[in-house]
Amino acid sequence: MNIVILTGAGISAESGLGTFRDAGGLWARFRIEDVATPEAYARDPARVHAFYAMRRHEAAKAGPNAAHHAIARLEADPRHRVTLITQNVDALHEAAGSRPLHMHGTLAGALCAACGHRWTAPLAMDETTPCPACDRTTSRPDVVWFGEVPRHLDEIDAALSAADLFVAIGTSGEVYPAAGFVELAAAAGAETLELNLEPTSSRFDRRLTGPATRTVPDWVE
Ligand code: BV8
Repeated sequence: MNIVILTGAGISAESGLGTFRDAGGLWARFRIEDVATPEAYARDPARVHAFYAMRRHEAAKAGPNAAHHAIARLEADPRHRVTLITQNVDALHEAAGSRPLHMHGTLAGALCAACGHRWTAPLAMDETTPCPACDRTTSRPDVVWFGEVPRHLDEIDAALSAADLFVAIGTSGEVYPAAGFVELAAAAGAETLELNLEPTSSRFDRRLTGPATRTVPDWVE
């Protein structure tokens, strides 16, 4: 069976990483316009770097939970062809043994805004960190900000059009194009399933409600 899985911040919540739109979430404490757009970086790179340095430090302390491990077990099952897409920029899927498509980039990555060079972000990267290739102080986190083009879209489109089952785990379904994947999968004839703390919409054929560390292992087993 061809299974496409889309994960969001909710799958990492029980690993101690904040979500965006839950009470007390990141967007309750920071404005997207101040920390997660190219304009914010151009206007105040120090503020953007401080936001991502905080998240790198938090991510460095977090470990994969039962939901990440259950997905890795499913990927190892030869009866299924699993495509794992994550909106998350943490490395918890990798820590559980998965190789996800990071459509919004990764906290671990650094990108030079001037020459395009990519390298592993030092934990303390900030606006004074020089690019190892061109030596200019134009380092930025290698993530996809609002208004920037998400990654791996061709591979994602191909997987969605061949999907037998589409599963969205721990995502509010508010950010596009990821939020539209359920419709693309349904149009291709896939069954759609949502695993979330609470139902986000009626766009799914089925849903399992509860914390991901319970619902994902239950579903995988
Ligand atoms: C694009 C960066 C064009 C890294 C993120 C005006 C101008 C420009 C663009 C737009 C515009 N208007 C609309 C757009 C499009 C825009 C968009 O969708 N805006 C929204 C706000 C309306 N999208 C873009 O700009 C995208 N680019 O459109 O380019 C294009 C497109 C296609 C082809 C060519 C060109 C770029 C979007 C990427 C933005 N970057 N992150 C970072 O800082 O992390 S998005 C950000 O939100 C994170 O990546 C996050 O993953 C993502 C989605 O959030 P969720 O993961 O769903 O998290 P959330 O907190 O919302 O929800 C958590 C869920 O978990 C909840 O449902 C909760 O119930 C559940 N949960 C909680 N605990 C648990 C749980 N579930 C289970 N168990 C638990 N324990």
